[in-house]
Amino acid sequence: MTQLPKAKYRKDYQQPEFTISTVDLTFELHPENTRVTNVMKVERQGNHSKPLVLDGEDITLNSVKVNNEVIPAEKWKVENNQLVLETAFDSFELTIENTVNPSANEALEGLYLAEGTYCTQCEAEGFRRISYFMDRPDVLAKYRTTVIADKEGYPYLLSNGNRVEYREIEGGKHLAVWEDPHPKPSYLFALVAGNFDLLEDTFTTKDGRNVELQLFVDKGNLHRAPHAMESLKNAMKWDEERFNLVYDLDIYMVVAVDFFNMGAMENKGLNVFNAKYVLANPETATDQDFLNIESVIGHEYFHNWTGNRVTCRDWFQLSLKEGLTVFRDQEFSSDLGSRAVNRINDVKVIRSHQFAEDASPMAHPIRPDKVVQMNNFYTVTVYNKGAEVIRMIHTLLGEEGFQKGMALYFERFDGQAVTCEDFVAAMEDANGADFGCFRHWYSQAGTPTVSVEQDYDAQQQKLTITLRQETPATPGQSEKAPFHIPVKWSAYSVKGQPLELSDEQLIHLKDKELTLSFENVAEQPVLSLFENFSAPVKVKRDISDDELRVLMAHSQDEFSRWDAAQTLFSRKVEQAISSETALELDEQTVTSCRNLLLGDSDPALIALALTLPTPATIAENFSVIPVERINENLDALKQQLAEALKEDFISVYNKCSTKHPYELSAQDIAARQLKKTCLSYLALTSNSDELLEQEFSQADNLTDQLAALQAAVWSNHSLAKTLLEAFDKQWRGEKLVMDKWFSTQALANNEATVERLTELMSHPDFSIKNPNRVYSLLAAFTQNQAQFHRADGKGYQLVAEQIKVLNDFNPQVASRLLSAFVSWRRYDEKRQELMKAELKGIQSLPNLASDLFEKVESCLTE
Ligand code: B3K
Ligand code: ZN
Repeated sequence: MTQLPKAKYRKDYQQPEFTISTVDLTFELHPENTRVTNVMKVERQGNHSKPLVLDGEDITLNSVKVNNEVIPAEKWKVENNQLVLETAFDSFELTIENTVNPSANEALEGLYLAEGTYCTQCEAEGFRRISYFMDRPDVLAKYRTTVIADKEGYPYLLSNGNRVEYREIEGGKHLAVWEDPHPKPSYLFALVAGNFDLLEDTFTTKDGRNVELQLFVDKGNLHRAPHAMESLKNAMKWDEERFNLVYDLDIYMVVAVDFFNMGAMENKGLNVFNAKYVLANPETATDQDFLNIESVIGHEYFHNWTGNRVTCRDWFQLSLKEGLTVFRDQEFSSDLGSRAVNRINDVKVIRSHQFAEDASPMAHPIRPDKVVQMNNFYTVTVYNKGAEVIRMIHTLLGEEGFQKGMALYFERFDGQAVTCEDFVAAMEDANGADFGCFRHWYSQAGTPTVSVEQDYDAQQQKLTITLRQETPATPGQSEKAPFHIPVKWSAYSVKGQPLELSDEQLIHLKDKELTLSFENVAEQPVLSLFENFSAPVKVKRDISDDELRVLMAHSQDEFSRWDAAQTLFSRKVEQAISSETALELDEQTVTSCRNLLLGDSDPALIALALTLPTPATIAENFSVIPVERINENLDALKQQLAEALKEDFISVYNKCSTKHPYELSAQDIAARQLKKTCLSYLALTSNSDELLEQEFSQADNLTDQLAALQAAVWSNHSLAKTLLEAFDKQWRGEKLVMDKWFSTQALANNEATVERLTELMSHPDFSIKNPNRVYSLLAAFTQNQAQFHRADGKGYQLVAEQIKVLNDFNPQVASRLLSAFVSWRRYDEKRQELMKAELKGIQSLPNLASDLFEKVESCLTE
């Protein structure tokens, strides 16, 4: 009998009975039979009568020794992935010897061998797949690691910390010993062995220490490594300047690998990266790739303080390090690039993904209370909403107060494993602040809706604003207490002049309802509310189209200008749906869009404002998602805008076509982005063949080339097929470039997409075993609202079938795909039936992984 996976609860946390202070590991690497010897210094912390319990999964235990004496097998037992050892000692040396099979490890968790590289992934609970250990983040030990392997196949042997010994040994092997002076939890352990090209550099810290920087990439990829190296140096400098945080080892290594379940991993001194977030040159990476690399390199580097030096007490506290580190990487990108563009892109993630998660059966607070499979909680809620919560703290305290809080946090907790509450308390204490009901952001799931009523009495010259908050029930939480919601605001005249109604730029909504009155208000003002998205909420208000256009043109907050345009677009679509009439674009909106397009705002912001909201964002405003109606009306809106503004799009397109060779400057990136937006509209108008063809074939960079391809494919242009074939011919074999070719087709809105996807799964560059391919083809497809939710259920079938295949060897990737099904109750009855049938099919799998079990169970619970 296999046991059903069991949930763990945050409230059940208990301090460990033992601690492990040092770990001395030896790896004799072998593809199928790697021997791991693990010598630990163990000390009792708690009750004398308790046995030592170590976690271990999918490993073969060969021997157990205490103080160098073999313990006979009848003195210990292995049960439910735990080794239980009764011992009378309070302090002893424990030696575990076990073997693992890295080649058979296709889950890419623990130690695995893929395409000639040995590599580890231990967060959250992967270390137990390497050796028996107290695999929990509050056991901090000093590690010493010896790696032994064939010299020829694996010239580089890497682990955390500093290399303290190296030598060749008999049988063509060599050996390296690494020592990490900083105590760390097992999830930060890393080992890599392989053959790479190496890019080296140095960084001098502000206290004058030299840090060696090493970037390891697949052979032949050195020319694609410099951008990641530059980004790393920028990140190190930025963290010193803005957060006063200095790197703490003499060496920082980053290894890029092709097989990786997620983006990257912040292992102490030895980051492992998905190659997608390292490798870039203009021909094979887009501007967005360059920016993503900067942000992920930054993110992992920033973890060295927020995550590694101060880590999580238990995994329920994940947002302690992730929310905070996402906030830090967002600030890094904003300080280096355009703050407004970054903010808008971050908000788009919240609105198209996090709101949906928060309304689904998998909704959880940023600090979850209940977890079956921890890997299921590396979510947009924990990460991105977590970052929004940190951002609100920053808004409440200001930069100076926030930095005071950070300083106190490190003063109190450096070298420890702590909780979200510890963080909040440090922020409070450093500022004499009271975060009483602000804490609900940590404990309650669900997206609050704030309704706004605005009442103006012209005679009395009096303005009254009433704000009301309401948060829907989520699993396990039927009643919600009010959140502390910071509302950043300003006011304008109908002509767009700023009005001074109050000195307070922030309204604090702390109760269910708040009414504010303002005297001597000479005219009915246009209110700009939730500027810069000051809280992760939905807003319900009666604002007229005219008022939206005032904000779109005049708000001093760039985010609000963008937001007003988006609201206007969503509203057109929603009105057409609710009135069951054909969408018709009015003259004023066309004029506002033209003014925006031809105006002198940052071209990147113009591009963002004229990019229509995603179907997922619009879906958030419906209780039953009208799939066809949303997509038809969005298409109609785009088509009408394209025709109405055709000449303007052509002139802006020409203006943006830089005549000089590719440069990765902010200015050129913005110009390319606006050009791309224009092209996506122009592809919908007649006689666009030449333009698309030219843009595609004459591009000297992937950004422009892909823009032309996507414009053609996503508009179902007659050139689509030709350009797709040309792209395949040019790039076949370049896996990261081909990923974009896969996604482009997965996102095409036409009835051939599902069948095409089936064909593409046999393309020589596709492999179900490589997560990047699965994400680029199948996960991308789940974002294609119209086709994934095809009325005949073929889209569901296709994805469910692959989830079942992945269940057997990579449940983490399978579970990511399954997320596409969790909102199944939000669709019409027929679609609900179809999705439910797929969920049931998955539920009945004989070896259902805990990752899938948890999601399927929460979906199907009445
Ligand atoms: N901490 C890792 C994520 C680990 C995911 C484990 N399933 C990367 C990051 O957030 O920086
Ligand atoms: Zn992170």
